[in-house]
Amino acid sequence: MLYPVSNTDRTVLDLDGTWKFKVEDEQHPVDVTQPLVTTTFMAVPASFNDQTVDPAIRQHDGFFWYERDFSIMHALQDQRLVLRFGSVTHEAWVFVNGIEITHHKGGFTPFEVVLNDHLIPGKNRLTVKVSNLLDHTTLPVGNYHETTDADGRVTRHVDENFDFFNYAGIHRPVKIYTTPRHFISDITIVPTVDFTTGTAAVTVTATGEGLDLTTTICDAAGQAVATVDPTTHMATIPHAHLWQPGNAYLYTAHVTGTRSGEVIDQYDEPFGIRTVEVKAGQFLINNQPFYFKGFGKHEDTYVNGKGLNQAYNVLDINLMKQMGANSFRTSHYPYSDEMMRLCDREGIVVIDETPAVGLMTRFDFNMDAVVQPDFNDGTWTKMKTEAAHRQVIHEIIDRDKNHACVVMWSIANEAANYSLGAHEYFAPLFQLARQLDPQKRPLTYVGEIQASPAADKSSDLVDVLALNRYYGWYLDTGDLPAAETHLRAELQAWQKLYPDKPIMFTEYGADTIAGVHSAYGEPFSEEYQTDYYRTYSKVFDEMPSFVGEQLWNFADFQTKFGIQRVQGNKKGIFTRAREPKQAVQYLSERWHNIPDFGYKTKK
Ligand code: GCB
Repeated sequence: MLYPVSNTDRTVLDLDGTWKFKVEDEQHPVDVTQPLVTTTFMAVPASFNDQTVDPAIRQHDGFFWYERDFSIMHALQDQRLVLRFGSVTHEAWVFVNGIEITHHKGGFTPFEVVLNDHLIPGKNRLTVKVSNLLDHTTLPVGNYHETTDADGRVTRHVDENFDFFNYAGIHRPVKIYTTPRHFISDITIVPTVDFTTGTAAVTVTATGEGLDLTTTICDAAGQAVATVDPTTHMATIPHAHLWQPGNAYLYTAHVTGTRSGEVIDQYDEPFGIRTVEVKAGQFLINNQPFYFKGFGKHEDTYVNGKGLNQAYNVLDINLMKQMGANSFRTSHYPYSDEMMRLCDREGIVVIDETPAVGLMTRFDFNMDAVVQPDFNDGTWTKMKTEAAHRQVIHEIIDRDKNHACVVMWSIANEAANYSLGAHEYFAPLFQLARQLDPQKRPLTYVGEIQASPAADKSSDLVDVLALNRYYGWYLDTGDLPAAETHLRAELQAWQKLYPDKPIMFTEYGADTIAGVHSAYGEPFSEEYQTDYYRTYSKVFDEMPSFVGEQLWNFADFQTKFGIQRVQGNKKGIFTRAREPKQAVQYLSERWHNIPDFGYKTKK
């Protein structure tokens, strides 16, 4: 899927701003044929939740309406006009002038619809009905129930089966972009490199309706450096300038669509030349063993909630670079197009995760139960998420396939991989992702602590073992020596089980209240967080096939209410306002001393 751009053949109209907003009263349904009657407004893009001071709106589970008017200038009316939503969380029904024109389910991926046949002269009315409901068929997974009172009034309730607040709304930009009637519809780029000669072979496959397509590759200065052969779709670039972590270099595939020799459409797709491979216990980027240093994150900021916040995105990447970090995971859902494009430009390495979080029916730390070979908690019969999972794997790969920053796909976070049925559920999804990704990136899922080497039933599917562990926090609370022993034992067991699979941590952390200090290193203090990270670092450094550390979490973030959460999850090494806690200093020193490449060489 191409990102909307302006050039001499296309333009982009921006529909962001302040829209009319209304919470649906299901007893008095909205008449979509009439303008929305409301006195409430909401900024778009943003979550609606923290823009209101009315708790009933903030906490409402159900349906919401957004509306605004727009007009298309005469000069554009003969163009193909496409309405595109960067994301609407979690389900959207889109109406123009009271008529439904598209529907999309899945809160973290874009969708679009051609508008031309739905427009009337002059002012048009764009209405979006949004649902924030989640259940056992959706990703993320929610526990849904509803009650009906004596008057027939239905109250819906979603209990998040995951640890972040269920922010909702029109989260990412709304645009109308134009293309000519004959247009370039997609571009797929696959770079390969001959590291002995430094020559890159780049396959660029462009598709377009009714057009003759040609592609030129331009370097970062805009100079043409190669032409794509129309038969093989291949371009050869001698002395290719590689995209490297921390040192991004972007080429552009300049695609031109002509009819009878006349240029009709053009599109510039930026891309990096880099390779990714898992081999003999190493994660190779550009044929060099890479070491991940960084974070699990969230899209989560004050007021905007999960809505796009470009200033925070820029700041977050600057903070990462200042610390010597090189990577993050888009925990627990695909992030905005804008963030992915920024990471391409900044040389930040990304593990791109689907919104498959909450695929478990129980949560405890009964490690003895789960190691039974026939352990079955019923997750894989109770959850009906397969269709949503397949859909989002299609969508995330379709959207992000060309991004140099994306080096691995994470198919799920903390599913019940220890329960019978896990392998049967995941095997076809891994197969699908392997088949769809033109760059054949490595795949993983992120495993929870109960999915130990003895209990995990599907780890054979992953290329990299990505582990979330909380020894010293949820287990061995406050006891770092015990945590160290358990951590070491588990990592040794994984290495023994899979001598050739790289292992990395995708979560480890301790809730820390900024400003709380303790001479005894008590849990929740800044000292404990630092000591916790020191303990983990020591064990990581002993393990030959350990290829990276992504801690939990970059910053404090909002969650649902719960007795373990005081205004959210406090495992950030930055506060929600991005003020550093003490651990930042320790981790910065450590990460500046760890090179991006060659830190671990397999013995
Ligand atoms: C996890 C989850 C993450 C939570 C974290 C925690 O394992 O993947 O979503 O926020 O633990 O802090 O408990």
